[in-house]
Amino acid sequence: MVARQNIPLQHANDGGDSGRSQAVPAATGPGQGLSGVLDVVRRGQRFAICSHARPDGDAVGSMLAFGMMLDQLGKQADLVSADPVPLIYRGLPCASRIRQATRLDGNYDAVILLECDGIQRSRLAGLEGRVLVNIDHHTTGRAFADVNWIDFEACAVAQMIGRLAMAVGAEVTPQMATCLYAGLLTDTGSFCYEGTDAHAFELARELVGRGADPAGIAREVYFSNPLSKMLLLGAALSNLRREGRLAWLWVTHDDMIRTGAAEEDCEGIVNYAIGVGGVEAAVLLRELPDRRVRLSLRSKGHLDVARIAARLGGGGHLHAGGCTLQGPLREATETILATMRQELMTMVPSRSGTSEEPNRNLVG
Ligand SMILES: [Mn+2]
Repeated sequence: MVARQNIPLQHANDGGDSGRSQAVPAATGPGQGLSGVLDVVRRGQRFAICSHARPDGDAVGSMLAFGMMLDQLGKQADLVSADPVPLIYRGLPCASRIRQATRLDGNYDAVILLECDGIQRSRLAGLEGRVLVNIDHHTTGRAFADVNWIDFEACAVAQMIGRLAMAVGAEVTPQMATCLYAGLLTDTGSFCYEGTDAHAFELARELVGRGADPAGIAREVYFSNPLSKMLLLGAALSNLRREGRLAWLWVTHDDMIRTGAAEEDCEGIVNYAIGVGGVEAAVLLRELPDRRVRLSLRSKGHLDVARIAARLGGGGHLHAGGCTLQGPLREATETILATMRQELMTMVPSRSGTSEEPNRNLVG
Protein backbone atom coordinates (compact mmCIF):
# COMPACT_ATOMS: atom_id res chain seq x y z
CA MET A 1 0.00 0.00 0.00
CA VAL A 2 1.26 3.42 -0.92
CA ALA A 3 0.71 6.13 1.63
CA ARG A 4 1.13 9.85 1.35
CA GLN A 5 2.40 11.33 4.56
CA ASN A 6 1.55 14.49 6.40
CA ILE A 7 -0.76 16.05 3.91
CA PRO A 8 -2.78 18.77 5.55
CA LEU A 9 -6.54 18.61 5.32
CA GLN A 10 -6.64 22.20 4.21
CA HIS A 11 -5.10 22.88 0.83
CA ALA A 12 -2.87 25.91 0.57
CA ASN A 13 -4.75 27.13 -2.52
CA ASP A 14 -8.13 26.85 -0.87
CA GLY A 15 -9.71 30.24 -0.52
CA GLY A 16 -11.94 29.19 2.32
CA ASP A 17 -15.31 29.20 0.59
CA SER A 18 -14.53 26.99 -2.34
CA GLY A 19 -16.74 24.21 -1.13
CA ARG A 20 -15.81 23.31 2.39
CA SER A 21 -16.61 24.46 5.87
CA GLN A 22 -14.00 24.93 8.55
CA ALA A 23 -14.92 22.07 10.86
CA VAL A 24 -11.79 20.09 10.01
CA PRO A 25 -8.81 21.84 11.55
CA ALA A 26 -5.87 22.40 9.24
CA ALA A 27 -3.26 22.38 11.96
CA THR A 28 -2.65 18.65 12.14
CA GLY A 29 -2.22 16.46 9.13
CA PRO A 30 -4.31 13.33 8.95
CA GLY A 31 -2.93 9.84 9.02
CA GLN A 32 -3.53 7.40 6.24
CA GLY A 33 -5.34 4.11 6.05
CA LEU A 34 -8.26 3.21 8.27
CA SER A 35 -7.08 5.46 11.10
CA GLY A 36 -6.81 8.39 8.70
CA VAL A 37 -10.36 7.83 7.51
CA LEU A 38 -11.58 7.48 11.10
CA ASP A 39 -9.95 10.77 11.93
CA VAL A 40 -11.68 12.61 9.08
CA VAL A 41 -15.05 11.00 9.86
CA ARG A 42 -14.81 11.88 13.56
CA ARG A 43 -13.76 15.48 13.01
CA GLY A 44 -15.97 16.42 10.08
CA GLN A 45 -19.66 17.19 10.10
CA ARG A 46 -20.70 17.44 6.46
CA PHE A 47 -19.69 14.80 3.93
CA ALA A 48 -20.35 13.93 0.34
CA ILE A 49 -20.17 10.22 -0.48
CA CYS A 50 -19.39 9.42 -4.10
CA SER A 51 -18.21 6.49 -6.15
CA HIS A 52 -17.34 5.75 -9.74
CA ALA A 53 -19.59 6.49 -12.70
CA ARG A 54 -21.83 3.54 -13.70
CA PRO A 55 -21.98 2.42 -10.08
CA ASP A 56 -22.06 -1.33 -9.44
CA GLY A 57 -23.50 -3.22 -6.48
CA ASP A 58 -20.47 -2.62 -4.31
CA ALA A 59 -20.44 1.09 -5.08
CA VAL A 60 -24.16 1.54 -4.43
CA GLY A 61 -24.29 -0.69 -1.34
CA SER A 62 -21.22 0.88 0.19
CA MET A 63 -22.37 4.44 -0.46
CA LEU A 64 -25.72 3.70 1.19
CA ALA A 65 -24.15 2.00 4.19
CA PHE A 66 -21.66 4.85 4.58
CA GLY A 67 -24.53 7.34 4.58
CA MET A 68 -26.42 5.37 7.23
CA MET A 69 -23.29 5.14 9.35
CA LEU A 70 -22.87 8.93 9.23
CA ASP A 71 -26.56 9.39 10.11
CA GLN A 72 -25.97 7.35 13.25
CA LEU A 73 -23.03 9.54 14.16
CA GLY A 74 -25.24 12.60 13.82
CA LYS A 75 -23.40 13.83 10.72
CA GLN A 76 -24.69 15.01 7.40
CA ALA A 77 -24.13 12.96 4.28
CA ASP A 78 -25.04 13.65 0.68
CA LEU A 79 -24.82 10.66 -1.61
CA VAL A 80 -24.04 11.71 -5.16
CA SER A 81 -23.51 9.70 -8.34
CA ALA A 82 -22.88 10.77 -11.93
CA ASP A 83 -25.08 7.93 -13.16
CA PRO A 84 -28.40 6.65 -11.87
CA VAL A 85 -28.57 3.70 -9.52
CA PRO A 86 -29.08 0.58 -11.69
CA LEU A 87 -32.60 -0.81 -11.50
CA ILE A 88 -31.51 -4.04 -9.75
CA TYR A 89 -30.10 -2.02 -6.85
CA ARG A 90 -33.05 0.34 -6.41
CA GLY A 91 -34.63 -2.09 -3.97
CA LEU A 92 -31.78 -1.56 -1.52
CA PRO A 93 -32.69 0.38 1.63
CA CYS A 94 -32.74 4.13 1.02
CA ALA A 95 -31.46 3.70 -2.56
CA SER A 96 -33.38 6.81 -3.60
CA ARG A 97 -31.10 8.79 -1.33
CA ILE A 98 -28.38 8.62 -4.01
CA ARG A 99 -28.77 11.79 -6.01
CA GLN A 100 -27.74 11.95 -9.63
CA ALA A 101 -25.66 14.99 -10.56
CA THR A 102 -22.88 16.00 -12.89
CA ARG A 103 -21.35 18.38 -10.40
CA LEU A 104 -20.79 18.41 -6.66
CA ASP A 105 -21.87 21.69 -5.11
CA GLY A 106 -22.06 22.73 -1.50
CA ASN A 107 -19.76 22.82 1.46
CA TYR A 108 -18.30 19.61 2.72
CA ASP A 109 -15.64 18.87 5.28
CA ALA A 110 -14.56 15.98 3.10
CA VAL A 111 -15.62 14.11 0.01
CA ILE A 112 -15.45 10.33 0.36
CA LEU A 113 -14.61 8.62 -2.92
CA LEU A 114 -15.28 4.91 -2.97
CA GLU A 115 -13.52 2.70 -5.50
CA CYS A 116 -12.03 5.49 -7.58
CA ASP A 117 -8.41 5.70 -8.73
CA GLY A 118 -8.75 9.43 -9.30
CA ILE A 119 -11.43 12.12 -9.21
CA GLN A 120 -12.13 11.69 -12.91
CA ARG A 121 -13.40 8.15 -12.28
CA SER A 122 -16.40 9.67 -10.48
CA ARG A 123 -17.24 11.70 -13.60
CA LEU A 124 -18.31 14.45 -11.18
CA ALA A 125 -17.16 18.03 -11.61
CA GLY A 126 -16.44 20.22 -8.62
CA LEU A 127 -14.16 17.85 -6.71
CA GLU A 128 -10.97 19.80 -7.30
CA GLY A 129 -9.53 21.54 -4.26
CA ARG A 130 -11.67 19.66 -1.78
CA VAL A 131 -10.51 17.41 1.05
CA LEU A 132 -10.66 13.99 -0.53
CA VAL A 133 -10.79 10.59 1.13
CA ASN A 134 -10.07 7.63 -1.11
CA ILE A 135 -11.28 4.19 -0.06
CA ASP A 136 -10.48 1.49 -2.58
CA HIS A 137 -9.74 -2.19 -2.95
CA HIS A 138 -8.85 -2.36 -6.64
CA THR A 139 -5.36 -3.46 -7.61
CA THR A 140 -5.20 -0.31 -9.74
CA GLY A 141 -5.95 1.84 -6.69
CA ARG A 142 -3.71 4.91 -6.27
CA ALA A 143 -3.06 7.25 -3.37
CA PHE A 144 -4.39 10.35 -5.14
CA ALA A 145 -6.36 11.83 -2.24
CA ASP A 146 -5.55 13.57 1.04
CA VAL A 147 -6.37 10.43 2.96
CA ASN A 148 -5.99 7.09 1.24
CA TRP A 149 -7.14 3.74 2.50
CA ILE A 150 -6.41 1.09 -0.07
CA ASP A 151 -6.74 -2.54 0.86
CA PHE A 152 -5.98 -4.89 -2.00
CA GLU A 153 -6.95 -7.83 0.20
CA ALA A 154 -10.53 -6.68 0.63
CA CYS A 155 -12.89 -8.59 -1.66
CA ALA A 156 -15.29 -5.63 -1.74
CA VAL A 157 -15.19 -2.04 -0.58
CA ALA A 158 -18.26 -3.07 1.42
CA GLN A 159 -15.92 -5.13 3.58
CA MET A 160 -13.89 -2.00 4.30
CA ILE A 161 -17.00 0.05 5.10
CA GLY A 162 -18.09 -2.71 7.47
CA ARG A 163 -14.74 -2.48 9.23
CA LEU A 164 -14.97 1.30 9.35
CA ALA A 165 -18.45 1.16 10.86
CA MET A 166 -17.23 -1.19 13.59
CA ALA A 167 -14.14 0.91 14.23
CA VAL A 168 -16.12 4.11 14.55
CA GLY A 169 -18.50 2.43 16.97
CA ALA A 170 -21.56 2.49 14.74
CA GLU A 171 -24.10 -0.29 14.93
CA VAL A 172 -24.45 -2.29 11.73
CA THR A 173 -28.23 -2.16 11.38
CA PRO A 174 -30.24 -4.62 9.24
CA GLN A 175 -30.46 -1.93 6.56
CA MET A 176 -26.71 -1.37 6.57
CA ALA A 177 -26.11 -5.12 6.60
CA THR A 178 -28.38 -5.48 3.55
CA CYS A 179 -26.48 -2.82 1.60
CA LEU A 180 -23.07 -4.22 2.53
CA TYR A 181 -24.16 -7.76 1.72
CA ALA A 182 -25.30 -6.63 -1.73
CA GLY A 183 -21.82 -5.17 -2.29
CA LEU A 184 -20.11 -8.30 -1.06
CA LEU A 185 -22.37 -10.59 -3.10
CA THR A 186 -21.91 -8.75 -6.37
CA ASP A 187 -18.20 -7.95 -6.05
CA THR A 188 -17.30 -11.57 -5.33
CA GLY A 189 -19.41 -12.67 -8.30
CA SER A 190 -21.81 -14.43 -5.92
CA PHE A 191 -18.84 -15.80 -3.97
CA CYS A 192 -17.28 -17.26 -7.13
CA TYR A 193 -14.34 -15.01 -7.93
CA GLU A 194 -10.82 -15.64 -6.78
CA GLY A 195 -10.22 -13.72 -3.56
CA THR A 196 -13.44 -15.09 -2.12
CA ASP A 197 -11.78 -16.30 1.05
CA ALA A 198 -12.75 -17.16 4.59
CA HIS A 199 -12.98 -13.42 5.38
CA ALA A 200 -15.63 -13.00 2.72
CA PHE A 201 -17.73 -15.74 4.25
CA GLU A 202 -17.11 -14.48 7.77
CA LEU A 203 -18.37 -11.08 6.68
CA ALA A 204 -21.37 -12.69 4.96
CA ARG A 205 -22.14 -14.60 8.14
CA GLU A 206 -21.79 -11.45 10.20
CA LEU A 207 -24.06 -9.45 7.88
CA VAL A 208 -26.70 -12.17 7.71
CA GLY A 209 -26.54 -12.36 11.51
CA ARG A 210 -27.25 -8.65 11.57
CA GLY A 211 -30.30 -8.89 9.36
CA ALA A 212 -29.26 -9.15 5.71
CA ASP A 213 -31.57 -11.53 3.84
CA PRO A 214 -29.47 -13.47 1.28
CA ALA A 215 -32.39 -14.90 -0.68
CA GLY A 216 -34.22 -11.58 -0.77
CA ILE A 217 -31.14 -9.70 -1.93
CA ALA A 218 -30.34 -12.36 -4.56
CA ARG A 219 -33.93 -12.08 -5.82
CA GLU A 220 -33.55 -8.31 -6.19
CA VAL A 221 -30.14 -8.45 -7.80
CA TYR A 222 -30.30 -11.56 -10.01
CA PHE A 223 -33.98 -12.25 -10.63
CA SER A 224 -35.35 -8.80 -11.28
CA ASN A 225 -33.88 -8.14 -14.70
CA PRO A 226 -35.76 -6.04 -17.21
CA LEU A 227 -36.66 -7.87 -20.42
CA SER A 228 -34.38 -5.50 -22.36
CA LYS A 229 -31.38 -7.00 -20.58
CA MET A 230 -32.27 -10.51 -21.71
CA LEU A 231 -32.87 -9.35 -25.29
CA LEU A 232 -29.51 -7.60 -25.28
CA LEU A 233 -27.87 -10.73 -23.91
CA GLY A 234 -29.35 -12.64 -26.86
CA ALA A 235 -27.86 -10.14 -29.29
CA ALA A 236 -24.48 -10.33 -27.58
CA LEU A 237 -24.44 -14.14 -27.48
CA SER A 238 -25.14 -14.29 -31.21
CA ASN A 239 -21.84 -12.41 -31.55
CA LEU A 240 -19.83 -14.74 -29.30
CA ARG A 241 -16.47 -15.73 -30.80
CA ARG A 242 -13.69 -17.92 -29.51
CA GLU A 243 -10.05 -18.30 -30.42
CA GLY A 244 -8.19 -20.71 -28.17
CA ARG A 245 -8.11 -19.34 -24.66
CA LEU A 246 -9.69 -16.06 -25.73
CA ALA A 247 -13.41 -15.34 -26.19
CA TRP A 248 -15.14 -12.12 -27.08
CA LEU A 249 -18.54 -10.76 -27.92
CA TRP A 250 -19.95 -7.37 -28.74
CA VAL A 251 -23.05 -5.24 -28.84
CA THR A 252 -23.48 -2.40 -31.29
CA HIS A 253 -25.27 0.84 -30.54
CA ASP A 254 -28.00 -0.41 -32.89
CA ASP A 255 -28.38 -3.53 -30.71
CA MET A 256 -28.86 -1.25 -27.72
CA ILE A 257 -31.55 0.77 -29.51
CA ARG A 258 -33.30 -2.28 -30.97
CA THR A 259 -33.57 -4.10 -27.63
CA GLY A 260 -34.38 -0.94 -25.69
CA ALA A 261 -31.41 -1.70 -23.43
CA ALA A 262 -29.91 0.70 -20.92
CA GLU A 263 -26.20 0.94 -20.21
CA GLU A 264 -26.63 -1.09 -17.03
CA ASP A 265 -28.14 -3.98 -19.02
CA CYS A 266 -24.61 -4.75 -20.27
CA GLU A 267 -23.54 -5.65 -16.75
CA GLY A 268 -22.52 -9.29 -16.50
CA ILE A 269 -22.74 -10.15 -20.20
CA VAL A 270 -18.97 -10.68 -20.41
CA ASN A 271 -19.31 -13.47 -17.86
CA TYR A 272 -20.99 -15.63 -20.51
CA ALA A 273 -17.82 -15.40 -22.60
CA ILE A 274 -15.47 -16.22 -19.72
CA GLY A 275 -17.89 -19.03 -18.86
CA VAL A 276 -16.76 -21.03 -21.89
CA GLY A 277 -14.62 -24.04 -20.92
CA GLY A 278 -10.93 -23.57 -21.72
CA VAL A 279 -11.28 -19.84 -22.16
CA GLU A 280 -8.84 -17.92 -20.00
CA ALA A 281 -9.68 -14.33 -20.93
CA ALA A 282 -12.80 -12.67 -22.30
CA VAL A 283 -13.88 -9.29 -23.60
CA LEU A 284 -17.22 -7.60 -24.11
CA LEU A 285 -17.09 -4.66 -26.50
CA ARG A 286 -19.93 -2.18 -26.41
CA GLU A 287 -20.28 0.52 -29.00
CA LEU A 288 -21.18 3.85 -27.36
CA PRO A 289 -23.47 6.42 -28.99
CA ASP A 290 -20.40 8.53 -29.86
CA ARG A 291 -18.84 5.43 -31.50
CA ARG A 292 -16.19 5.01 -28.83
CA VAL A 293 -16.09 1.47 -27.48
CA ARG A 294 -16.45 0.41 -23.86
CA LEU A 295 -14.57 -2.77 -22.94
CA SER A 296 -15.24 -5.18 -20.09
CA LEU A 297 -12.42 -7.64 -19.50
CA ARG A 298 -12.51 -10.88 -17.55
CA SER A 299 -9.90 -13.45 -16.66
CA LYS A 300 -10.01 -16.76 -14.84
CA GLY A 301 -7.00 -15.58 -12.87
CA HIS A 302 -3.88 -16.44 -14.84
CA LEU A 303 -3.99 -13.23 -16.80
CA ASP A 304 -4.04 -9.85 -15.04
CA VAL A 305 -6.74 -7.91 -16.89
CA ALA A 306 -6.38 -4.93 -14.56
CA ARG A 307 -2.90 -4.40 -15.97
CA ILE A 308 -4.18 -4.63 -19.53
CA ALA A 309 -7.06 -2.26 -18.76
CA ALA A 310 -4.74 0.19 -17.01
CA ARG A 311 -2.46 0.26 -20.05
CA LEU A 312 -5.45 1.29 -22.11
CA GLY A 313 -6.54 3.98 -19.66
CA GLY A 314 -8.88 1.90 -17.50
CA GLY A 315 -8.55 -0.14 -14.34
CA GLY A 316 -9.94 -2.95 -12.25
CA HIS A 317 -8.90 -6.19 -10.62
CA LEU A 318 -6.86 -9.21 -11.62
CA HIS A 319 -10.09 -10.90 -12.78
CA ALA A 320 -12.18 -8.00 -13.97
CA GLY A 321 -11.29 -4.75 -15.63
CA GLY A 322 -12.63 -2.15 -17.99
CA CYS A 323 -11.53 0.65 -20.27
CA THR A 324 -12.77 2.75 -23.17
CA LEU A 325 -11.19 2.79 -26.63
CA GLN A 326 -11.66 4.94 -29.68
CA GLY A 327 -13.94 3.47 -32.34
CA PRO A 328 -14.86 2.20 -34.74
CA LEU A 329 -15.85 -1.10 -33.19
CA ARG A 330 -13.83 -3.16 -35.66
CA GLU A 331 -10.63 -1.29 -34.83
CA ALA A 332 -11.19 -1.45 -31.09
CA THR A 333 -11.78 -5.19 -31.45
CA GLU A 334 -8.50 -5.61 -33.32
CA THR A 335 -6.64 -3.54 -30.73
CA ILE A 336 -7.85 -5.50 -27.73
CA LEU A 337 -7.55 -8.88 -29.43
CA ALA A 338 -3.95 -8.14 -30.43
CA THR A 339 -3.16 -7.10 -26.85
CA MET A 340 -4.88 -10.12 -25.35
CA ARG A 341 -3.27 -12.55 -27.79
CA GLN A 342 0.13 -11.14 -26.89
CA GLU A 343 -0.59 -11.39 -23.16
CA LEU A 344 -1.84 -14.95 -23.51
CA MET A 345 1.33 -15.88 -25.42
CA THR A 346 3.48 -14.77 -22.50
CA MET A 347 1.27 -16.63 -20.06
CA VAL A 348 2.47 -19.99 -18.81
CA PRO A 349 0.73 -22.63 -20.95
CA SER A 350 -2.01 -24.49 -19.16
CA ARG A 351 -1.32 -28.02 -18.04
CA SER A 352 -4.03 -29.46 -20.26
CA GLY A 353 -1.86 -28.88 -23.31
CA THR A 354 -3.12 -27.15 -26.44
CA SER A 355 -4.94 -23.89 -26.09
CA GLU A 356 -7.99 -25.31 -27.86
CA GLU A 357 -8.55 -27.83 -25.12
CA PRO A 358 -10.68 -27.02 -22.11
CA ASN A 359 -8.53 -26.70 -19.04
CA ARG A 360 -10.21 -28.71 -16.34
CA ASN A 361 -7.80 -27.42 -13.72
CA LEU A 362 -9.27 -23.97 -13.78
CA VAL A 363 -12.18 -23.03 -11.65
CA GLY A 364 -14.70 -21.32 -13.88
MN1 LIG B 1 -15.73 -3.12 -5.44
